[in-house]
Amino acid sequence: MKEYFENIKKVEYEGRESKNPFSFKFYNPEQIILGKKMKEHLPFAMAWWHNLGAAGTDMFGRDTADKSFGEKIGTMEHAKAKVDAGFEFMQKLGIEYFCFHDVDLVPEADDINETNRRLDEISDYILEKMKLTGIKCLWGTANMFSNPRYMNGAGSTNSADVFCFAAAQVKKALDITVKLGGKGYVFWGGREGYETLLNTDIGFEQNNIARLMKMAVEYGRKIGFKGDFYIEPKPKEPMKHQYDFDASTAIGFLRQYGLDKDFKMNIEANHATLAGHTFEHELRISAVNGMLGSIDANQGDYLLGWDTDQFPSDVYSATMCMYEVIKAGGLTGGFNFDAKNRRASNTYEDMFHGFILGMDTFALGLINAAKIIEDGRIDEFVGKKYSSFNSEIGKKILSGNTTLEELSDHACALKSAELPGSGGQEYLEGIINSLFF
Ligand code: XLS
Ligand code: NI
Ligand code: NI
Repeated sequence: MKEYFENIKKVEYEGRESKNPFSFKFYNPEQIILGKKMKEHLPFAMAWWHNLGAAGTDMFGRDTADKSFGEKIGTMEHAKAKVDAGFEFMQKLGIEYFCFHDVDLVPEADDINETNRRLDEISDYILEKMKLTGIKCLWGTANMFSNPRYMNGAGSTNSADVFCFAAAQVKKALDITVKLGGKGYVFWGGREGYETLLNTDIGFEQNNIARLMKMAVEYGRKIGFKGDFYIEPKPKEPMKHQYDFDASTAIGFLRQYGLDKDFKMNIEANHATLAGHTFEHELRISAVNGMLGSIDANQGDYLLGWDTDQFPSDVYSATMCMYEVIKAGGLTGGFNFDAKNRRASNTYEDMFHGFILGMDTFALGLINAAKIIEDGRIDEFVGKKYSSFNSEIGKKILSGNTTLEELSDHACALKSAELPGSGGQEYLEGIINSLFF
């Protein structure tokens, strides 16, 4: 069997003092944190599209990296070489999951019947590799944004024929996801949105997106898909207004159409910040609604207004993420590195460095989040902050066993209210720093 990353051996944990660039400094899969192995807290996944596909093309220039893996791009030989290289890569890093779009796996043909045939062929090939290595599929999805037919949207398109192509892609992507034992199925609404209201019927489009999702659930359950469907919210890019703006919006949409039992959120850090939220905000909103499913682990650049999909390096943010995940009792999904190397990081070695950075960052996040939880001062503060609701009148409010009149009488008897107590933000932020450093 050909080795693609010949000069790189299996990446092991060596500790923070190690100067070996191909070692983990903090990610120690077997280390126990809060009673569980690190690797169980952190089911990492490789995004097929970025790692095996993206080669650096941007709006101003073409590829800088070679992702041909020795074959001609656009052929099935290349598709298979990507499988081989991808599995070698995951094995060398100890990554146990992957995520894919249909057209990441095979080159798309002009005739959808041929694309589907190619998908059957490649998924047989992938399945063999999965059996050999124990590597699993985290989630699958259909790319309903690259092909020109989706220029006016997929579920939200104005063309009934294009809507059928979206349905056909979802059907096939679900078939492949089930065949590969995927835990989840993602809808990221890349072109589900609009540029101007002058040519758009929002109500019509949203009804149709929901119709497509409903049929996906019906079909998925029929063919034995037991996992979660996910919406991956994003506020913009490529569209100016995307319907799944953020977690709150997507959750409202799911409830409106009765899809909330089958769907959860796949939260991407860079999408959260594009929506003007923190990563942890989106996670908390999902969690309090019982819909925290999976994570696209990456980070954006606060100075740039688009989805830069960088490998996560911000330990503070990763800590706040892991704090939310632990508090929510873990993910049903995993941590998919929906991230790509910077255009100038164009070597095979850089591919490994991206994942090593991301995995170490989340390991640090996990270690720090565990410290915050074990320390207990944050929880204690929050508990105390709301403690007035343990009073007689507070309990009545919580039980719903009161009226506006009774509460008004309470207020009038007090004449004026005391201030509700300090928010203590600086004190709390100081605690976090003292635990980190
Ligand atoms: C794009 C999205 C996309 C989804 C899968 O911004 O992050 O990559 O994760 O379609
Ligand atoms: Ni994503
Ligand atoms: Ni994204």
